[in-house]
Amino acid sequence: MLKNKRLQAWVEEMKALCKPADIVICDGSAEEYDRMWSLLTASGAAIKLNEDKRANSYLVRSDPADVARVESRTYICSENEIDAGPSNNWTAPAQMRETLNGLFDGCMQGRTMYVIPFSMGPVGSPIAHIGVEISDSPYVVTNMHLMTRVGQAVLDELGEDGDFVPCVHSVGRPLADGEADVTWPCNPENLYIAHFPESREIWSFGSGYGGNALLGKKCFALRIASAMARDEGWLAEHMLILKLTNPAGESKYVAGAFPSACGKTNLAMLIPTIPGWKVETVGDDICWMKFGDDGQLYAINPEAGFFGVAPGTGMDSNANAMLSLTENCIFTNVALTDDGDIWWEGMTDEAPAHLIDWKGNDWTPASTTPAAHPNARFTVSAAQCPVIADEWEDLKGVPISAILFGGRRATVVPLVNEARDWQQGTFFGAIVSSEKTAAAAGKIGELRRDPMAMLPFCGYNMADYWQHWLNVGNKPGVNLPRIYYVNWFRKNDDGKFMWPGFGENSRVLKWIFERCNGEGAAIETPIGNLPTLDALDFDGLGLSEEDIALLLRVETEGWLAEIPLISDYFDQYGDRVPEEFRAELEGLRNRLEAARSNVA
Ligand code: O2Y
Ligand code: MN
Repeated sequence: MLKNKRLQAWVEEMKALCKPADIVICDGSAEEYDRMWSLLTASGAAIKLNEDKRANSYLVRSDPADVARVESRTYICSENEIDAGPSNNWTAPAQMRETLNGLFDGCMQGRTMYVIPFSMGPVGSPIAHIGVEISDSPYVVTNMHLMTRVGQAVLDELGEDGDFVPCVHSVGRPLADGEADVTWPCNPENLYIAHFPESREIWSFGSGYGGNALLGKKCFALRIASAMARDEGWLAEHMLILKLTNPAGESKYVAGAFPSACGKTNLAMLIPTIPGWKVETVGDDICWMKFGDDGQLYAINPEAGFFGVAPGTGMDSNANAMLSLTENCIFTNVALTDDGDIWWEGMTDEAPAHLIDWKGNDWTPASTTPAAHPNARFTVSAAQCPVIADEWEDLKGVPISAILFGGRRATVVPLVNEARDWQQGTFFGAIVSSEKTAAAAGKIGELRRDPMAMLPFCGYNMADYWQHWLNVGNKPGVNLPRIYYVNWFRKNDDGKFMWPGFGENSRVLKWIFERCNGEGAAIETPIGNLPTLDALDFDGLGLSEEDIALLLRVETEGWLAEIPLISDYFDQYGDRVPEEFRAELEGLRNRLEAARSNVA
């Protein structure tokens, strides 16, 4: 069945190392999917939900020690430490291989080794790439079915000598003869999510959860793919892709990078509040862009599904996500209702009177702990989204007209700011920051830089990644997207959000659409091109003139105070920081100082 020579050899090598009881080559079929759920429900790992409430859907509860991506155990193992850069954990490849060989030796004893051939992107797209995940988790198999394209078509595409990224995963809990399994096997004391960007390999041990275990997602589609993209002249980004259509029926495609917890899935599926405008979804998390023969950047969503955060998702915040979740879903670490359905905080205004919480305990609204884990997830095929764009699986991808970079800033950063050109836009992406909330370690309000929302996902030195972005912009004959820095999270002096966000973000998208058509009024300012006060449609929002002025204002002193912080931040990356960025920073300072003296 495996015709690919390298794949055959690798599977034999992994079999000898992991010593599984059995091997299954996954075909991606519905029968295979059902077989995995039979295993998972029989073992008590999964609960089938009430068929009348949520057809063909399952609830899984993880071990409470295995609930999220673990950045502190995520490694970039390049030969030279400097090539991983200061923002990544680094271990020398030889040393990491020694550790992993010890851990993986016999790690699948008593378990089945699943070989999962998958395509990131529609099979056969020139923008897509193939991976093969070896895993001892049937839960991973089910999620890979929804999140990627799995099966024979991928093996056919691979042929005898096609290339693939080998991804090996084990929950790290071998079973001795006759030993009973636990419902969520894992090994958090020996957790490793290791990437080898030079040999393009991923090894993950000890976790069965999300980004640690579904290796097509963050590990391949961002960390390894970013290194591939650097070497091959394309972009692998932590971005949503949306299709925006105006009342005249003209469409444009927009990609957007936002750090976690900034509403990427909501933006990708938003329902515009301005009449006649339409938003459709191409992707909610990852975007691969390659140049077409016409010099345009064409994007695909390399994923086939959504692995979304459940808490906070409701008909008010994201109706299209909720409508995607009516059947054929996997829910992880959400609460179970008494009638066999699911619930999480934010799904409805009022919580049910009784639930079983994500740990399997009785829960009532009087309970002091959340019913669903804050990082509880839904997994669903993107095809089930009511606003999925018809062309979301087009092999050639969709042409990108605009790129958004956004963070969570209560002050200083205006609602929207257009970059003069690609270089300034790249600089905007590099300085994106969010104020820390109570949920993150560190002082509240302290700025955390998350360049291009790629801080945990760039598979090499961040400064080299910035240089790669600049190089992309310097290619001859290209027709680049415009770049915008947006901030939905501006607060007033009373600490209240000034911008309503959600569907109202369509007003900002409309201006961006117009700018891409050479329309839409803007003024050049020291920080970039800002909309004139009447360029954005604020009708019906109840904003005062002062509010609008504040949302679109250049805060000269605030920006000037940030210049040394940005400079210090760049210093962390030493002489690898592109000189263009130092020039952008200097230019920004000079323009702001000139503006200050003009006012004085
Ligand atoms: O916690 C996890 O393992 C998932 S993290 C994740 C999942 C979907 C989309 N984005 C993210 C993220 O951390 O950016
Ligand atoms: Mn993400």
